Amino acid sequence: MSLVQFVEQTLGTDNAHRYINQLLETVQERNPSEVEFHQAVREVLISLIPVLSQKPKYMEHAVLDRLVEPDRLISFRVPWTDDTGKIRVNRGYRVQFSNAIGPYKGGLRFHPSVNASIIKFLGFEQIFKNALTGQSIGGGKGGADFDPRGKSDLEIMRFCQSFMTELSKHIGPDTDVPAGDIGVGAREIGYMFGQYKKLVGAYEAGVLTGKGIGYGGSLGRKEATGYGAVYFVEEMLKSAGLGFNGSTVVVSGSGNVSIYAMEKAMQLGAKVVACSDSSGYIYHQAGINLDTIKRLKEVEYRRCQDYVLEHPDAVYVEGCSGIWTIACDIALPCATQNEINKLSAELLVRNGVKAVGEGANMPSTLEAIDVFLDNNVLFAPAKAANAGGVSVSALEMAQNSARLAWTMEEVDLKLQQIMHNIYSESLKASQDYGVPGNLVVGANIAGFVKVADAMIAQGV
Ligand code: NDP
Ligand code: 2IT
Repeated sequence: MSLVQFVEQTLGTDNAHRYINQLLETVQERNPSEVEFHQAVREVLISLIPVLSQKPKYMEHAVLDRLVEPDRLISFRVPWTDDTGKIRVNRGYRVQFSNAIGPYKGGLRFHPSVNASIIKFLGFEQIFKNALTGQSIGGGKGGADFDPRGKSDLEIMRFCQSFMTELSKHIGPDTDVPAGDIGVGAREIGYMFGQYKKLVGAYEAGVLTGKGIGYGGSLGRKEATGYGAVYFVEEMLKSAGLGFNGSTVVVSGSGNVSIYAMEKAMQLGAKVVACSDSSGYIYHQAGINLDTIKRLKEVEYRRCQDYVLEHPDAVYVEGCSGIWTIACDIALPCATQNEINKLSAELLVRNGVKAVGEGANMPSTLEAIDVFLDNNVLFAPAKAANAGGVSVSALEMAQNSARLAWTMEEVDLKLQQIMHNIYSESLKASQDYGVPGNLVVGANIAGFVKVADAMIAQGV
C-alpha cells in the first residue's frame, strides 16, 4: 500500500489526523523554504498516524511537537587558507536534534549543497534510525558547504582543523559524537581527531567514529553501511523467496556506501552492472570490476569516467540520473537525497525491478516511494536499510570505552544481528499497525516509539 493510500485509509476527522496536519503546517511555517526538512518530516509524521490514534498519550505529551524542533542548531564560520595563500570562508553546522536515548550521534557532510535544510533533514531522520539500531544513541548531524573536490591534501587538512576548532566546543564522547558522511571519510576524520586532541589536551577516543584502525577505529566500520544495507535487503528478499544470488544489481554512487554495498552484493552472488558519481555513470555488462573502482575512488580520488580507460568494454554516460534506465532486479541508491524521482521509479518498475534498498539518506522522493509500493516492489527505507553504519559507530564507541578491539568477524556478526533485528522490528510494527510489509511505516513507528517513551519517562 502506498503512502497516499495509507493516508486516505487512515484519513478522517480523528484527532491524530488533525494533529498531524496541523503540525505539518506549523513545521512549514516555522522553517520556511527548508524543503528537504519538510519532506523528511512529512514522511515520518504521516507514518505515525496509526500509533497516535491507538496511543493518544503521545499527543498529550506533545512528543512530536518537541521532536520537530531540534535541541539546538549551531552554525559557524570556517575560515581557512588555500594553497595560493588566499583566505576562504565556509559555513559549518551541527544540529543536535534529540538526546532522549543517548548522546547526539550522526555524521558530518562536506558538500557545496549543505545548508540548514539538508542538515536538519539528516538530523531528524537520524533520531529514528539510531533508535532502530537498539543502541543508546540520540540524533544529530553536521557538516559544511565546503567542496572537497579538487582540493589538495593540505587544503583538506587546514579546512578540517578550522572546522574542528569551532566544533570541538560542542562535542564530546558523552555529549555528541560525529562521524563521516558525504565528503568525509577516514582521512578527514583523522585530521579532525588530531585537532580535537590538541584542543582538549586529552585522548578522548570516543569523540569521533570512523577513525583509522591504528588509533581507535573499529574493524568493519568502513564496510558497515554498505554491508548492512545488503544484509537488510537479503532478509527482505528472502521473505519473498528471492535473494541476491544470480541477480542483476545497479548501485548508484561510488563512495563509501556504494563500494561496500557492491562488494557484499557480489559476495552473495550478484552481478553489479552499474555505478556512478555526480558527473555520470558506468555500465559494464560483464560486471563492474570493484578493484578498479576502489583504486580510482579510495586511493587516487579520480572520476568514474576514467574506469572505461581500463575497461574498454564498459560504457560511460554523462549525467547521473540515467543510471535508473538500466534494467535490473535490485536497485541500491547509495549516492544522495532525491536521486530517484517518480519518473526514474516508473522506469525501474517498467524494467522489472523486484527490490529497492536505500543505502543513501532519502534517495527516493515521496512520489517515487509510492510508485514502488503501489507496484509491490520490495522497498527497504533508508532509516532501516542504512543503519548499519551508525550501528558499527556505536560498536566503535563501545570498544573505545572498554579499551578493547574486536575482530572483523565479531563486528560483522554483531552487524548481521542488528540488521536482522531492525528488519524484524520494522516488519512487526508494520503488521501491528495494519500495513503488513510496508517497511517505511514500520521503521518509522518502531524507531519513534522508543524515543517517545524515553521522552515521556524523562518529563518536559
Ligand atoms: P561519499 O562521499 O563516500 O560518496 C558519495 C557518492 O555519491 C559519490 O560517488 C558522489 O559523487 C555521489 N554524490 C554525492 N552527491 C551527489 C549528487 N548531488 N548527485 C549525484 N551524486 C552525488 O559518501 P557516502 O558513501 O558516505 O554517502 C552516500 C550516501 O549514504 C549519503 O546519502 C549519506 O548520507 C548516506 N549514508 C552514509 C553513511 C556512512 O556511513 N558513510 C551511513 C548512512 C547513510 P562525487 O564524488 O562526484 O561527488
Ligand atoms: O547517515 C548516517 O547514518 C551516517 N552518516 C553515519 C553516522 C555515524 O555516526 O556513524
